[in-house]
Amino acid sequence: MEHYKLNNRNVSNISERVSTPQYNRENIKTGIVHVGVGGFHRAHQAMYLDQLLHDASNSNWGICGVALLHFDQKIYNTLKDQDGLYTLVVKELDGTLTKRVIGSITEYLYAPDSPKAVIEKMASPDVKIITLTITEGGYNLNEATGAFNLDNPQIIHDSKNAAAPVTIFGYLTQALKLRKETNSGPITILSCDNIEGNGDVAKKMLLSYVQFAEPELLDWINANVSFPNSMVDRITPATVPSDISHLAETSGIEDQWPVVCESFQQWVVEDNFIAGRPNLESVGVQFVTDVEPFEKMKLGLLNAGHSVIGILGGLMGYSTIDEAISNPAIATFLSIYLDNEVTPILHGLDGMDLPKYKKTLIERFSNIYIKDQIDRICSESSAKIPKFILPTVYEQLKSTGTINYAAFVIAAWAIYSLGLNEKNEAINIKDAQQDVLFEQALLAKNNPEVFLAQEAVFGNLSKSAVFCEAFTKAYKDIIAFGVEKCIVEMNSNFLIKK
Ligand code: CS2
Repeated sequence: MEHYKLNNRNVSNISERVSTPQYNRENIKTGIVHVGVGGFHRAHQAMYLDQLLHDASNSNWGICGVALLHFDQKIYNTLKDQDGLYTLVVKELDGTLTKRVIGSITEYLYAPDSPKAVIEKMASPDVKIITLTITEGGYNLNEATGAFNLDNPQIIHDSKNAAAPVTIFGYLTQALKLRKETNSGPITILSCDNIEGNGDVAKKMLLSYVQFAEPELLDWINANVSFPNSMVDRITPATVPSDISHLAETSGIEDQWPVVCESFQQWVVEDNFIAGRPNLESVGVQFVTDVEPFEKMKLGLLNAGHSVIGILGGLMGYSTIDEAISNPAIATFLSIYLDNEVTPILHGLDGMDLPKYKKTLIERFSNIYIKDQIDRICSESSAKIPKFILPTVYEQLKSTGTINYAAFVIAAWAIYSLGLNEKNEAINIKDAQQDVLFEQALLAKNNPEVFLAQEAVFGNLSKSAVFCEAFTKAYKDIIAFGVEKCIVEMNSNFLIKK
């Protein structure tokens, strides 16, 4: 089989083997600027837009992908080499692979080399929406106070270097300022990150920065920018070398960075687009007036579920989510946690079959072909836990509901943060707060509660005697007996009482 490098020139040869964009990419105008062109964006939003662009009436909705950080240079180079094309490999539950070349990213910019081009693109009158996947930790929020963190040196940098910012807040502010000056019209900023009220958070954080750096712009933003909330979902593990070689061997496509993902996909968006939007409902996106119930459900069940399996499984020495959940003690622990601690806080989901959602979720986690890395799931836990697990804990504490399973997971995380699993192997921790976590984890060896004193992660949770007690007990039990024994016992106690 002849091999083809993935690019515009070869795409017609490739189309004999896998599906490729059946629209003329040269005619596509950029209507969306997306910041954060990671695997998730390419498996989710860019895929929906690719489907949409097959209808010629939507040709104004191409995507310009912005690589914001130095770290993103590789994806920029890849997109540039491949004319924005990449292969999406969907792994079905039975292991079948469905491959499709995606063409919706028609422009790409690398911000560190061309800040001006990024600002101008965001300010272009053709651009009606700026979408973001900048991660849970990307919003510069101080968990302890709920306020924008003005002490961040990068934020100070941006306030003094308007023309060459480094943070999303610097870029958005300069782009909005230029839109105002050039009369380019209103615009929507759509967060696609896993944060409850992600649009509200994006708005609050941006306005705090603007208030600090360019206060005279506030009125214009309030009148001309909308920030819809949204819930996004598709499990997208990190691409591994065998995904790349397998694509080359089976389809003859030389793609430097294909994306692999599950078949499930969901996108629920608040219909609040001040400058118009594409007809995304035609490709399965749900538009609603209130996203919050969906967002709480997804974060509380899926994302928190991931963290539960990842932290317990990682400490026990598993390396993928499917392996960990194949341990019945973990699977039972997860189900009890979801039913008993998360489900009671979910409301307003009329018409949603929650038992079915949870059943599907377990099937998704158990998919042996996805091989979602526990390293990926546990990365940046210090930003994820406050968004995925703690909101549930706070609500449960308020209504005197149970929090024992959550406290157990947080205790396991304190031990995990020491960097060794129960097989005495090193854990590959990737977390912006890694050093602080390690220091606190060391101190916690003598007095477990010290771990909870990290206000930037836990807010004032350490003031809850109920939580501290459950956490300390779990910590000591894990040290004494190991995770598996503890959870087997917890599960059986729970089931007997029931
Ligand atoms: C994961 C998410 O990062 C994580 O911890 O839970 O990336 C998850 O796979 C996606 O949100 C699925 O939609």
